[in-house]
Amino acid sequence: MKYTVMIIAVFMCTLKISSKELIIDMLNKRDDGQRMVYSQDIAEVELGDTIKWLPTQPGHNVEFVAGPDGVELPKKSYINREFSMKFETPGMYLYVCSPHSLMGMIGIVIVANNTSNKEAIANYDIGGRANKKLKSLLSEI
Ligand SMILES: [Cu+2]
Repeated sequence: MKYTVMIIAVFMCTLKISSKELIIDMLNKRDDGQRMVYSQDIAEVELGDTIKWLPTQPGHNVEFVAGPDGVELPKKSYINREFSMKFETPGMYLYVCSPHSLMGMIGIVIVANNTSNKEAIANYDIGGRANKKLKSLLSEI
């Protein structure tokens, strides 16, 4: 009994310590020369991790358009505002910048190394240049 309590306590501490926060910048121009992009196209996080998007350069937001089955996606964020999301369901998530989605300002989040809904993400029609970029990103996964 004593041991069980101790093990649970240690486990809970580990969980708390191990959940991380990842920062993604919203950018007009990235170091690699790409315009209207997030600082990283694909983000891999663990269950319980949070991603914080920063309005590092003006004119952008975060709008989730697809995710694992049954997950309620958040409302799109305001332009030029910081946005945070905690990921508690494994799978792949697709988000776009509302004003620049057609230009390919999109991002993918993979939670807990789970790509079981990759097909559904691949079939999402963003439009414009973004579909081509989505294909190319998915080919790296
Ligand atoms: Cu944008």
